[in-house]
Amino acid sequence: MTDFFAGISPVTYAPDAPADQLAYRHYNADEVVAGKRMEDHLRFAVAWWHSFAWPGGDPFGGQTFERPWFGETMDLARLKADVAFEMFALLGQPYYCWHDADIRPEGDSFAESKRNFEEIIDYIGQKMEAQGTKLLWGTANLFSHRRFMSGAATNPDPEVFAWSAATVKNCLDATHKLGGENYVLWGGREGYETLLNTDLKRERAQAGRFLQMVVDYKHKIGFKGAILIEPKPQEPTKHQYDYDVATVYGFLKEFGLEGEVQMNIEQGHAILAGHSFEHELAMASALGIFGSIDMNRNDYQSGWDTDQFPNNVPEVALAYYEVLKAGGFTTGGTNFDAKLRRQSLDPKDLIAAHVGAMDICARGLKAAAAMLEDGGLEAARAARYAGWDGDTAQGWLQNATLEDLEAVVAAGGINPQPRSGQQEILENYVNRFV
Ligand code: XLS
Ligand code: NI
Ligand code: NI
Repeated sequence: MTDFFAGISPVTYAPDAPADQLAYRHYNADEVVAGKRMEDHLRFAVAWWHSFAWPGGDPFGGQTFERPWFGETMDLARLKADVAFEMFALLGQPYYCWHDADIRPEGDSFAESKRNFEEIIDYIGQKMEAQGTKLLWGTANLFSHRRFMSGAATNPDPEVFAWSAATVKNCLDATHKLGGENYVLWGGREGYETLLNTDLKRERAQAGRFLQMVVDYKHKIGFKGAILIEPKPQEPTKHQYDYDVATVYGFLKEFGLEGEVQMNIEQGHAILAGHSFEHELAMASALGIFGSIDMNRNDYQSGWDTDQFPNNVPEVALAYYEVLKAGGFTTGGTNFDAKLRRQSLDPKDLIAAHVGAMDICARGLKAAAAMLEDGGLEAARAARYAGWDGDTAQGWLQNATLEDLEAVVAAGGINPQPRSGQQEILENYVNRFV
């Protein structure tokens, strides 16, 4: 037992706890909402990187956090894991996620990094078993080290492609070994800064081939989890190939992978792409590629990927509404890919951030479930499209040609009348639930 969280007790559901006490006031793991326990709906995960590896830097200043485990040795990596699992025990969330680089020190060679990684995976595996915390997803960090500065799979240097493939192989093996439920690929450097030095066509083809290799290997080792792509439009690279859900779908189609790969959708990335979170969720669901979510928001003014913990119930409610409509999570879950603000130095801040986020999500889920049960939005939607239910309209949609429809209209058979979209009425409706 470390003393990092000394004085902090396990967080429990206690809606009437005094204001200064850390408690879940809305998240009640066992409470049944829309036919399932809240824990099974939400499937919360803590992100290792932001909570335990991120030093608190911003573009103008470096480390603000002083953590006793900072440093690149195996002893410190084990200390970091000890503290991480102590936090999981305090929070009681069922899942967590890692990048290879978050959990093991970088070695001087590939072989040394691999040894470090395998050793720490075994260490973590024992803790998972003892404590019952599960791995929502593993992923490879193919963007921080300088070797990846010009991309991983999309690098102009084939040796970086090979290095990246080798790294993903080991990360997939480790995810499989730990019983991970998904494997995520976020292409942080899979894009470009300037077209002046970039062969865009070639880079996309490399990315497609890489993803085919990942899918082949998944099947070869019998990994039953989902392979997830996490779209993001820019940052760190100016133009990313996996801009948003629709763009990634086109990419998957081109490389024959639309039945193999699903989406991990991050709220902040949706905002960066000029979409709402619920747009991206609804799009993925419509395309049959919805997988999992990163529930961290961006600042609407700064325009950066600020990775803040969620704190807006109406937004979160609309997101879970889409998740519920999509049938809920299967292998996916709610990952807090979120970091503290750099002035939030205390261990208690880390706990409070997650507690607050879980409560916000619980409120969002309950509101979403209540809206779905009430059925008001679906009824309004059904009424709005009701004209399409008739045989004539279905015939137009399925068999008609432009000439057919010209004949119908020219004969004076129809006379379309605009009808209200009722946006304000629907917004008022939603407001009753959130
Ligand atoms: C960065 C991404 C990253 C992925 C995992 O913006 O959100 O944290 O979730 O590589
Ligand atoms: Ni992100
Ligand atoms: Ni993310």
